[in-house]
Amino acid sequence: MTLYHFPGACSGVAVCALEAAGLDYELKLIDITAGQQSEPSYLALSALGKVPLLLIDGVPLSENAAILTYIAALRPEAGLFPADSAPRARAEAVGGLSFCGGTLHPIIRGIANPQRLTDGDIEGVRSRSKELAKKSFGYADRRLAERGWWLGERSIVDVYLYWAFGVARNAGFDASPFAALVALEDRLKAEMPGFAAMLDINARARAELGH
Ligand SMILES: N[C@@H](CCC(=O)N[C@@H](CS)C(=O)NCC(=O)O)C(=O)O
Repeated sequence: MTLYHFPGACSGVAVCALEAAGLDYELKLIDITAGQQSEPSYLALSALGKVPLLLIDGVPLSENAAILTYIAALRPEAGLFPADSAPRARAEAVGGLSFCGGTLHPIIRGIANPQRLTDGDIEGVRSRSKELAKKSFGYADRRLAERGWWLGERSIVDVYLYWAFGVARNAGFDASPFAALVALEDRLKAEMPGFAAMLDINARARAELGH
């Protein structure tokens, strides 16, 4: 398997999953700040020029939620998804990934890269996105405070939440009202397999790309 990744992008969650699962994989870096995602050779694999992309036996799988679900299914013992494989528990896990990819990701894009969403009022998009983020991160924060983890037990959904919250915070979103989300990084460092490895891989990838 080959994972296409950019350090700091949502593909880091897939790196964590692969590391936690102990799977053999090759990591290929796509420098999205240098436009490598739009090169024809990459567009041949990823029609929309996005990371993550997982090449499985030469066949591409895109969309983080799909990639994470695939890795979780390959190694159930890694605990990326809940141990309970009942349809309801599985649906809650997919719902968490969908919340991160489908609800949070577009909102944080509006905070971190508002210029991609408007020809006009960039700061207006950013501040509106911050308002939307308060509602969605508020919900996530309350859920973590009540249940401990998004699903009540540790899962890859918590790593995806950590990533989304970190991007928003680094782009100027006020993190202070969201104590459970702020606490997530240290908890994941202590308890989530693959998480420390992912941080290390990102640091090395940044150095390799000169960022
Ligand atoms: N819906 C996709 C979104 C992937 C995505 O937007 N990835 C960003 C990095 S976090 C990317 O590749 N951006 C490059 C670009 O849009 O040019 C998924 O969940 O995998």
